[in-house]
Amino acid sequence: MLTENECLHFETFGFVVLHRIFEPDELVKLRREFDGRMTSAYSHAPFDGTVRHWTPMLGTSTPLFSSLLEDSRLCGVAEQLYGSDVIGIIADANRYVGDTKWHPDTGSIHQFGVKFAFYLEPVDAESGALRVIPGSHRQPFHDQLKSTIPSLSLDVTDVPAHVCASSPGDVVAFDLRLWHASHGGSDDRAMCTCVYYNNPSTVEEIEATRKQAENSGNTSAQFGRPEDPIFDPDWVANRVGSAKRQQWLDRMRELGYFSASTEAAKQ
Ligand SMILES: O=C(O)CCC(=O)C(=O)O
Repeated sequence: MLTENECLHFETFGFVVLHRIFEPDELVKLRREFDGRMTSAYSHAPFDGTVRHWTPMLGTSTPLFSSLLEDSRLCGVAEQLYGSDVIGIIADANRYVGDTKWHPDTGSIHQFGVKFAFYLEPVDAESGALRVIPGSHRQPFHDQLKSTIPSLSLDVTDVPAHVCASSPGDVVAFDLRLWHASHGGSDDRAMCTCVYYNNPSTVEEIEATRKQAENSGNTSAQFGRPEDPIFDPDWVANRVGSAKRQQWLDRMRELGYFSASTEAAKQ
């Protein structure tokens, strides 16, 4: 759980770095699952360091990754920040290539939540650590950046930011509305995330989350695997009977996830 100070840090600046969340033996397993799943997901187009690879990690072939969304080390923190009805959405894995430009992870200030990001190698200012603009999850700063950053044609490092250096085992938790980027990463940066959404309650929040659900139908296609589901059928079937997961699945379904129109967005 976060201390009161850490909660305040997250609320004020939009992020907090948590140290040594994963044990060394877990890191070995995470690496093994990461490598295995990436290889099988991209057997048609093996990684060559030119294009980012991405895959969801909720299937039976990656049991440790699949357990992370319900792991109290992450889920407990998400609930602390956004309430006990926070929705666990996805665990995923990335092989990043080079710099990542400045962006938030949501299209609307009304759609928010927390992303837990962790890297399988040490990262710092010159090797692809996450950079964040503290306070950019809040208005009016968030929208000011939306209008200025694209028009300023800045390099990633020209923007004043905090660098979240981390070692394997550390986790960076950040609000999905926070502007973030990275610089200097190798051409094969192993980065993993677990994402939780605030359970929307206002009209604007519900509408923005429905839009997010609709857009999610397209994600696998954007990463070159149009046939792959984002949500592993085994995870959705919830054969293990997790009450928490079932609550998430029911709410996601109400919000338009797993629907025919979301599926159709893949076309
Ligand atoms: O690690 C990076 O390069 C960027 C990560 C990122 O943008 C994200 O997780 O949304």
